[in-house]
Amino acid sequence: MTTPVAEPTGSTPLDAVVVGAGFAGIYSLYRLRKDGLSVRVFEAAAGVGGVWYWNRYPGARCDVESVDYSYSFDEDLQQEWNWKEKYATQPEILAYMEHVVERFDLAKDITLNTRVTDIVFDEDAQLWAVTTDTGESVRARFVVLGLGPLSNSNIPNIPGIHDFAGPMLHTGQWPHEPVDFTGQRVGVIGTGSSGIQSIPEIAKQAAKLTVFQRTPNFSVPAGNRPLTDEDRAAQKADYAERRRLSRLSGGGSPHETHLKSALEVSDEERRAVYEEWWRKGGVLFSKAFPDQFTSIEANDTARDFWVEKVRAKVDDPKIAELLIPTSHPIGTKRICTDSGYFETFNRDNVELVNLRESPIERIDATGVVTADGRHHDLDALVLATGYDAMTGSVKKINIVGRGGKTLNEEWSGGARTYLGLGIEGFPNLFNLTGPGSPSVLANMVLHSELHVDWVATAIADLADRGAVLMEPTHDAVEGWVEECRKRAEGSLMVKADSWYLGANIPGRPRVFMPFVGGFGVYGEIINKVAADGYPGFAFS
Ligand code: N01
Repeated sequence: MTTPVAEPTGSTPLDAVVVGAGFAGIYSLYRLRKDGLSVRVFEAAAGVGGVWYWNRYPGARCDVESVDYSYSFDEDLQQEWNWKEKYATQPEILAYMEHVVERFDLAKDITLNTRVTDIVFDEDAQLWAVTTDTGESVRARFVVLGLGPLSNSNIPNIPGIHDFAGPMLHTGQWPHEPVDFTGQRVGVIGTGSSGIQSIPEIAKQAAKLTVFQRTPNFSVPAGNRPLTDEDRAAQKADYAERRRLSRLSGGGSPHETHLKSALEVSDEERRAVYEEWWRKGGVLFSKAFPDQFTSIEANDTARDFWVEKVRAKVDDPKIAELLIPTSHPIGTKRICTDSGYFETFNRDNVELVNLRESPIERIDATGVVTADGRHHDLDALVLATGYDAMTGSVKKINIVGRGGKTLNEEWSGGARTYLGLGIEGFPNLFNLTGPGSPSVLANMVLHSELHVDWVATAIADLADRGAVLMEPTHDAVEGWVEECRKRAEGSLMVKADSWYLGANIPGRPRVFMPFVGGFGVYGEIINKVAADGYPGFAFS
């Protein structure tokens, strides 16, 4: 389907339209404006923050340390902001993002409460026409998509779901007013990162909590704690080195794996390493040894250690077994980070329902019916059921490139990009932190900066060449898709039915979307392409 180019309301085209005011969009505005470009940001929400605006569920906090999950582009900013805890809560991250917007006077170019509906390339004018749901239409030379890989909530298609009479809350669309579950019977469907963070908090309030688990997940204690003045001073004094190491690292934070492989060390050394990485907390546990993602034997040693830890936390051995994943190697689905998740199942007011044994048949006004005939009576239902990840938000916009081809047509067999940034047939349109880049496998704040700096440099270089448009060639896209495929298949990451593969959304093509080669390696690749004059891009 094509859409006619919308009639612009303003006669002077903008240099750039940025879609989304999360970490990527906010920095895009800052950087492109600093480079002298005229920029408008459109944001569907009533405030800035992206996922950190929406994800207000109890227990929501980041699984990357606050000191690292923050912008590096301004030394004064990183020196003056004081993080309260090792892992920041959602309100603190949102307050930080609002502070950045205010500090750099960005709000005047951000239009809130406005969803972009159409982005259509006008081949004659060599401009993009961007239309919004408020009826506004602007033209721009460049479009930057900062939509976020985890922004399109997945509401499962369970029969009767909309008949539920009580409050039904998706973790990614949580209300702004406080939700009080005191005295209520609450059900949570889903045991991914959002479920695992919210379940311990909801259990503290609810009269009864029923957890509906389809697939158990690996989770490691965050080891969260308040930061002291001494912690903050030490972190700030070391910021330059932290950032340097982060940019070279696999995941965008300053942590290395143990130097030797899990299979070449003694049992004692292996155990000591796992204990140390367990103490470091959270996602880092899946990166204790360099071969954890390539060798199933190495991965199994991490799994065995993890299983022992979890069995020790759960009083009822039968419940413990239900909580132990058997369907995928550890770390091949996003490893979760928790604060007391497994211990929550020792509480009298918490019940675990194993959906593998008794799937949900339907939902009615008063609860959930499972295949064993039980009716689970509920006053409130929480959907921690995840996202149509990586491409879901991009695909919701009608994006039409050269020859009237839509992005949905271009990506019908799976997302195809060059370097995760450019799309064939969509000149001067850049997709940030999405498929074909490390994306969700890396620290999204530094990843956003890497992408935006690359785009800003490319825009400046385009002008220096005297060209107007840049777009990837067919061969370059083919090559990058193949490179990403080979790297993913050389790892264990393809062994899980994860949202990285689109496996959580029925009908989605099964293609591993993120670049698994590591954040540092990826940065070297894209910066070399820029330094070498952009091989793989055509200029006109
Ligand atoms: O979503 P998920 P999430 N019936 O897709 C279940 C980031 N994040 O929001 O595995 C029953 O991981 C589904 O079951 P299954 C992080 O990158 C980070 O938790 O498909 N169950 C699964 O258990 C994360 O990975 C942070 O069998 C159904 C759950 O719902 C990503 O966001 C915090 C179902 C969905 O898990 C997504 O996490 C939060 C159905 N019909 C999120 N449909 C931190 O920084 C789905 N499920 C810590």
